[in-house]
Amino acid sequence: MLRIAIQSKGRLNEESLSLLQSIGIEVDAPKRKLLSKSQTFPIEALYLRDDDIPHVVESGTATLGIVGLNEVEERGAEVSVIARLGFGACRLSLAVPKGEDYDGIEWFSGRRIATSYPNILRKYLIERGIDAKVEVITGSVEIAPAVGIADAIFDIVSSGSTLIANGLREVETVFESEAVLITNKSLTAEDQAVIDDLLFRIDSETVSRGKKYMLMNIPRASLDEAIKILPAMRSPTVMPLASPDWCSLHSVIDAADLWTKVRQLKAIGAEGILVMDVDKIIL
Ligand code: PRT
Ligand code: ZN
Repeated sequence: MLRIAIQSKGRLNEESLSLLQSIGIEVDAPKRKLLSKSQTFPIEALYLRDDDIPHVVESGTATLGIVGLNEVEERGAEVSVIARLGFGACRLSLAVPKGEDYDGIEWFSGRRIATSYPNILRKYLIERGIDAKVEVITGSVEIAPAVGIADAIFDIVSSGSTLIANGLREVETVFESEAVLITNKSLTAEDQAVIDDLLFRIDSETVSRGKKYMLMNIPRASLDEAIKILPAMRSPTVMPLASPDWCSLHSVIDAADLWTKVRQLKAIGAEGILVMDVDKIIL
């Protein structure tokens, strides 16, 4: 039974659990339980604060963990990052009060920067030869300049609205993050086999995310043109219709491209276009 460390509450909890659920791994939500065994896969969830997950995996208390790459980097944990999970996207950025005349990274020399990520920040500053004072604070970093604790901040940004609400301007993006799957560095062959199965399932989930299945009737005369518009995984499926001048064309597309493709296909005579959600793609 492998143990996977998952954030007990907070931004990554729900999506971590729904990822597991979508690949057929049911575990109880962290109500009062710290540990929850799955009945459908040889895994048990260990619910923790995200700060503790890298170390718990490094020490082997858990074999796997789902955590932000920012936490892995900040803690300098000796773990392997084996998959990017496509949720929890954010960046660690430097931000200054919006009225400041910011003219480049030299601006930070001799200034105080408040952050909960001192290690990533110090490394960045040292690499650029900037001598700034790093003020470590946990929580509400964005208010530090307004209350006079610091001249600037280094914090997680996602939409950017927290910065704007606090009169700050993002000036340098330092680190791009998302939720990742991490493992302990020494795995037994048995652990590895379970992890390979897990990764196979996650891959199919990641590949199918944001995809739509499209089928339509198309005049045979427009088929070559339609295939250029719909480059499927290998090539689109073409099926004959009772009427010899028409065929049915099936393909998988990115949801983001849907309306552009629909317009292009309509322009070459496509009819009866059906669009469906994709549950799984197994490559
Ligand atoms: O209790 P625990 O210690 O487990 O949780 P936590 O409070 O330390 O972390 P949590 O749940 O806030 O975040 C967990 C992880 O989610 C982070 O380590 C990141 O990897 C990821 N993540 C993604 C974010 C954000 N987006 C995010 N926006 N973490 C924090 N934020 C904060 C940000 O600091 C800002 O203050 O949310 C605020 C809003 O951001 P904007 O830019 O959208 O306004
Ligand atoms: Zn935390």
